[in-house]
Amino acid sequence: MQPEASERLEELVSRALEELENVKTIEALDSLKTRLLGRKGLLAEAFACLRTLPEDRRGRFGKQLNEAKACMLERYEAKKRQLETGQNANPSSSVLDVSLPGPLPQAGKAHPISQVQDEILAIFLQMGYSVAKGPELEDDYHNFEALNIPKHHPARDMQDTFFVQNAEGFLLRTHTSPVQIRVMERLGVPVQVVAPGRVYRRDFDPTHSPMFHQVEGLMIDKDVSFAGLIGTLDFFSKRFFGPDAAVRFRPSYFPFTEPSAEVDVRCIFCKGEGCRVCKNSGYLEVLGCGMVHPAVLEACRVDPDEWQGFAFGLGVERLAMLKLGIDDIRLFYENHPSFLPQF
Ligand code: 2NL
Repeated sequence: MQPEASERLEELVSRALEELENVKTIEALDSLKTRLLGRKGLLAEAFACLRTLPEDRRGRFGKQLNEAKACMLERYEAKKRQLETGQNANPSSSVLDVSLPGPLPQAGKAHPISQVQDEILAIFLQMGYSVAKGPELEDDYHNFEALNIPKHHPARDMQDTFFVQNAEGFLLRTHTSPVQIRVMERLGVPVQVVAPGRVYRRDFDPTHSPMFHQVEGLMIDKDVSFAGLIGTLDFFSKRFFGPDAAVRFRPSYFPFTEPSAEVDVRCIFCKGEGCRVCKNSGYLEVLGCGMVHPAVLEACRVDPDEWQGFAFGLGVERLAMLKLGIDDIRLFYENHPSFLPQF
C-alpha cells in the first residue's frame, strides 16, 4: 500500500489546476486535457493505483479520484469557454469580454457649409464653369475700385469692411468678386468662373456672421444676355431646391452691375402660400445678380463694346439655412457635436 497516494493525488490536482489556469491557446488546452484526463493520462494512472490499495482505503481514495476528475473537467470547460470568447486578457473575470467591439469612433465628414458649397459648385461645374480661388486679404483696388466702387462712394457703407490696421489699403475681402477681377486681369476673356470662399463684413446677429461664405459667378463672352442670366439661375435654383423651385427677378442696385436684380425663389416651406420663414411674402430672397457694369470691364482692360457678361453672388450660409431648415447662423460655427452629424 502507498500511504502517500492521496498526497500525490492532491499535488497532481494542484499542478493540473495551475497548468489549466496558465494555458494560453485552445490547442495547448486540449493537449493538456489529453495528458491529464486522457485514456493514458495522469489521472488514469492514478485510477490504476486504486487496485494496489488495501480494500479498506479504496472507497475514500476512489471518491478523491472522482472529485479530482470533476474538478479538472470543470476547470477545463471553463478555460475552454474563456479562450473561445477571447477572455484571456482578464482571466479572473468572466464578465469582461475584450473581444466585443468597442464604441465606434465617430467618423468625420465635411462641415454642412462645405457640403452645401460643394453642391452649389457641382451645379455650376455641370454648366461649364471653372472654379477660381483668390486671397482673403485683399487690397482696396481689387475689392472696391475695380468693381466701380470709388473711395467715399456710399456703396462702401453697404458692406462694413474690416480694414487691416497699420497696412494702408489692405482689408479682408467683403465679397469674392476680387477673385474674378484677378481672373480677368490674368487670363482675359471669354471667362466662365465661379469663385467660392470666405468673406468678411462687420455684421453679427442670428442671420449674419462677420465671416461667411460666398459663391460668385461670372460669365463674359460675345452675345451674353440677361436672358442667359435668367436661364442660368433658373436652372441653378431647380437643381438646388428641387424641380418645383420657381424664380422671380426684382430690379435692384449694385455698383458693379447694370441692370441689377435680386432673385427670389418661391418659398420652399409654404410653396408660396405665405409663412413665418418668408414673412408671408411667399418668396425667399436667395441671390443678387446683373449684367457686368462697363466700368468693371474697362478696369480689366476688356472692351465693353465687344464683350458683355453677367455676374451673380450668393451667400452659402443663407442657402444652407434655407435648405437645412436652420434659423440661427451661429450654429454653423459652434461645431457642437450634436449639431454637425445631423447633416
Ligand atoms: C449679393 C450680390 C453680386 C456680383 C455679385 C460681380 C462680380 C464681378 C463683376 C460684377 Cl467681377 N459683379 N458680382 C454681381 C451682382 C451681385 O452679389 O447679394 N451677394 C450675396
